[in-house]
Amino acid sequence: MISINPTAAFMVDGDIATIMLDSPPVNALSAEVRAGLKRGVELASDVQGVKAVVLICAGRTFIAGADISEFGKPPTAPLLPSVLDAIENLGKPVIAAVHGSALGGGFEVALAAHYRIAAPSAKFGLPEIKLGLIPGAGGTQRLPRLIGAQKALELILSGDPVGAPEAKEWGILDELAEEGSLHESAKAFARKLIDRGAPPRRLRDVSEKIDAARGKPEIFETIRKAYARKFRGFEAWERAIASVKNAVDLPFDEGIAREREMFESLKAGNQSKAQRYVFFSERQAAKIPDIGGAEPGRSIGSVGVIGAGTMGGGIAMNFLNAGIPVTIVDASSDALGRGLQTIRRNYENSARKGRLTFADVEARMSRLTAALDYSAFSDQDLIVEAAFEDMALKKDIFARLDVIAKPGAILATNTSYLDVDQIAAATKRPEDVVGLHFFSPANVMRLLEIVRAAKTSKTVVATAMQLALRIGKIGVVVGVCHGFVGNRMLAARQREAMKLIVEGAMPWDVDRVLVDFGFPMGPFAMSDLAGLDIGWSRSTSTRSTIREILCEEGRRGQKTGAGYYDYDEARNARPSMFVEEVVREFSKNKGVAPRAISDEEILERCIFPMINEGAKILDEGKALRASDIDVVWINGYGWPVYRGGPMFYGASLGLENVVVRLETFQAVLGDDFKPSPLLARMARQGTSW
Ligand code: 3H9
Repeated sequence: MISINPTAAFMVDGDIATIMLDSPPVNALSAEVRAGLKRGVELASDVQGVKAVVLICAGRTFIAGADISEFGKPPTAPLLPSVLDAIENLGKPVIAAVHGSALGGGFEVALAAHYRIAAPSAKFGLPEIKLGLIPGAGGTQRLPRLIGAQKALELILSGDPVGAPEAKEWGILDELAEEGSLHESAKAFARKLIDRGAPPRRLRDVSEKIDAARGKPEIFETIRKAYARKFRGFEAWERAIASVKNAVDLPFDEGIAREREMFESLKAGNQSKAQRYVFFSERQAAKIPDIGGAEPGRSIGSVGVIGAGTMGGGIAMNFLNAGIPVTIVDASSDALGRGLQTIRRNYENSARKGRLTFADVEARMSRLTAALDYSAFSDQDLIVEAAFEDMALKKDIFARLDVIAKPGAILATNTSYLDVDQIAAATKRPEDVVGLHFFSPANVMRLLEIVRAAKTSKTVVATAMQLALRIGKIGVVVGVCHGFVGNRMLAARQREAMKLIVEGAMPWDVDRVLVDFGFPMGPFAMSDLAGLDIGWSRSTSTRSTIREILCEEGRRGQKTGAGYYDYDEARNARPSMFVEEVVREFSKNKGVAPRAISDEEILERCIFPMINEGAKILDEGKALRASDIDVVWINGYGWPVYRGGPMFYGASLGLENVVVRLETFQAVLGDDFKPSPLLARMARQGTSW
């Protein structure tokens, strides 16, 4: 065995050489790995008697792609395309042997090889689109030659990997190996190639599949239409389509050159920078400095949920999906019945869409037990309370749980705003109490705010983080404050949105600006969806806000066919003349003369106070890092990922510019805009979070 460098080794067994890459954790293609791979190919070419080459990786996976952490730095030779050229042009067959995942540049390495074999559990994908990129080392040129333009685009635009058995069906793989003996299987495959004198098979020379798409622009137009909604605001996807079209229309070398140009320009652009930042931020959020990865956590084998409403039901589904039995308790049997029915209906809808089998539906429902009494919680490892937002009620629930739950059970509240320290104080075991703040719809949204109260134990926080991972969520640890990270910042935006309509903008103006910015919906459409009457009651309503007036008029949102907007039967929203009158009248009564408000002002007034509130949250230590705040907003509130989150966005504008605008607004509109001490200090010093 020859050790080429710390990440690559070369060995020869008879007439078969092996290049083995070993660069934990995921064999990303750093400069050192690229150099090692290139040298391996040179050795394979030079060493006499070698007739075929196996390219394989050590550790938990094949190559997971380019080393994303290198993207912001000046490129170091050898660049990936030249390494792939060396592989493809080697005069001896190269077999990529894949286990784990071959992703991005890793898949492109496998495509530059002449043959591919994989463990049945392996996966293949081009996730570049999720980083605001297109494949940049031949993926858009070689893959269409292997599986056709349409299938290649499906993989490139979804960014999701395909499993080895399917990859074999599609023609990506030549052979499936025995699980656990990939290297042996790859060498046996190489032997067969040598024995039958099979030549290197270069994908650049293959054209049958792309010939079939030539002169059929409608293929690309159909795909473009199908993805336009999903990718509203994103830049990379249309280039991906253009690049695959180039594979069909242009000679290989020209197609590759254009792919490279597009990749480089996207890589240098703001969207990809933001998306790469989000990739690392999401992983960073899992790291809690005073806990570390070694904290064992408790085992959670059963969960109790209090409240069979929309939230409780959605929460329960997360655990059922992960194979964890759930007992759901509600005070009324009617509510329980409705809750169970809703869960079943949601699952059956998924089954009808082909996302689950009907057997899966039954398996999940069989894990669900309903009960009317808290005594059903005596043996649960975790109990999540999803009752009304009422402190007295929550305290009462936790005092009762304290009596019933077994020692070591974790008692969690799904409160969105309330003080978890106070709730914990209702028990004699505050160290076992934590906030688990799910986002609606709780079975869909990826975010889980893990509210660490003053006495929550490290083990409980570690368990909550591990549990988040197990149920497919991104857990972000936050501190106790009104609304935690997400809703606290949302309140700042909501406050400005309401002020803007009193001053002269209409709800649909504000919504349009935020949708253009990249949010899936604006604050008023969101209120209509959630219901304007959350926290409203007729008995205490005094027509003192626009919301109260609309509620009193029966306009309580989509569910009543009217809110800030009018809705037709298909729930399509239309600006409402009635609301326009209500707003104008309200302003008049307040003595405010409506003025024309520019889109720029709407945007800045909605977004900059959020950044300011984020700075306060950071300063108070309610979030561990600015990037955690961004992870909350991207995964819980639809902040456009290509803008990196509010804190990233503020930093990219320059904090000093944010402060200048806040101060300008402060001078006219008051202290809602006063820059927080941290923000003001950073702006002055020219630093950032
Ligand atoms: C590309 O290839 C462009 C090419 O077309 C053209 C080039 C010219 N780079 O996720 P995990 C780190 S674009 C650097 O927790 P898992 C990650 O940050 C790339 N670092 O593990 C983490 O570090 P830490 C296309 C990377 O088992 C650690 O590895 N490829 C990279 O849950 C473990 O990661 C992708 O987009 C990387 N490429 O999931 C694939 N990948 O421990 C991105 C991971 O310090 N990667 N790290 O926090 C993934 O999707 C997942 O990491 C993977 C493993 C599925 C591989």
